Amino acid sequence: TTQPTKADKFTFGLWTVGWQARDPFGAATRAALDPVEIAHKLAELGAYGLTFHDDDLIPFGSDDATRDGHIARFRKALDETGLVVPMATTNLFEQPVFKDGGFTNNDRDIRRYALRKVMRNIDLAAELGAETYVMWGGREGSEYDGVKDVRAALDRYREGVDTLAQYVIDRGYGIRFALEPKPNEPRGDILLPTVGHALAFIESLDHSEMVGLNPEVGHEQMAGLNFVHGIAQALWHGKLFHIDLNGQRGIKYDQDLVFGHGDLINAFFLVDLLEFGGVDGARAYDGPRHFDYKPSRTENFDGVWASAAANMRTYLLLKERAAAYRADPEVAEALAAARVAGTRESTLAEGETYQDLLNDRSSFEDFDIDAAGARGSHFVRLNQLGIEHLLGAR
Ligand code: 3MF
Ligand code: MG
Ligand code: MG
Ligand code: MG
Repeated sequence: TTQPTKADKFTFGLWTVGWQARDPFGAATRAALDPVEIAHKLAELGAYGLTFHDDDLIPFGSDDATRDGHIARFRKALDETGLVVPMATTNLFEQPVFKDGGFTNNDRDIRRYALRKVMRNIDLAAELGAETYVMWGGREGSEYDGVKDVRAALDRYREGVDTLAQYVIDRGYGIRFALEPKPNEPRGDILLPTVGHALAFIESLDHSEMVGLNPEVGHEQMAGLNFVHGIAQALWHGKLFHIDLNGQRGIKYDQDLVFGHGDLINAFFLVDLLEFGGVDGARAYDGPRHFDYKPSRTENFDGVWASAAANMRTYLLLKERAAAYRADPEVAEALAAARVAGTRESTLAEGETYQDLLNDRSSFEDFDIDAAGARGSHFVRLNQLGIEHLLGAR
């Protein structure tokens, strides 16, 4: 079925449907949406939860009483709709004070202010039951190579994440952090630009077990990378804590299209991996299916809600198609012919040493290189079967 239910765990950021469609060349084309209305609309459409930046829910600069009022209204909407808040995050990119970043700003007073802003919103995230706290460092970077001491900035990035991890531990919050890589935009170059950079950075942290990733489809594709491979590696490291689903068409600005409206083939194999790529075909990822997209600037509110529904429907359609692909005997046969399971066998036999490998003449001296080089891989047939399932032709 392609009618979303809460069991599908579809979540949306308040900033997604709430985007007023301001871009660098144009004014807003839509009015602001009330988070309470967003909650009711998305719940009707079958969503499971909402996520937010502090400033999406509580306008920047609000006094404490106003802040409390916004939180109370939002809580009431959550109660009325049954929506949950599995993730929250901080806006450290919009206000002028963050123009050179938060955690890695050249100015120490701004770095201290940024940490305080995050701590305050972590308290709220914990109160609302969030399990994941995302960190997208959109302004952590530079336009010019001489203006940022990148190694010192990474020290400060690490100091920031370590400090906040200690805060979460000391408060007893059940929260883990998820870093969101992005190569560029709004900065010319952003620190931790890809999944791979972020994975390496995480290993340097005091509490690396508490820190994983929130990869976004379009962000990896903006770097020309294969999102399915990036997600597979994140899973391999046990670091897929959260995910931002959307669509992107090639290496250009961050499009934030509806999921599947970019590289559809990659989206098909992504859903296949998430839903059926675990042990014995189980789910490989159990967290929220979070859409971080923007309803295109051309759309009015009808288009906003149609696009929100489109994300969920496309995901469920791809899940149906992937299930059919997996169940097709001809696909099973093509997978065998392509020897896809071959990499699951270890290269050395159990207990075999490199000395045994050196002694094995069949592995080198007597190896028939020409015959091995002449073998066909049968990959194209398998891929065509995937595409035929994707197209609904089988
Ligand atoms: C920007 C993004 C961000 C992050 C968000 C954290 C505004 O390209 O993707 O959205 O996803 O800040 O979740
Ligand atoms: Mg993005
Ligand atoms: Mg994006
Ligand atoms: Mg994102």
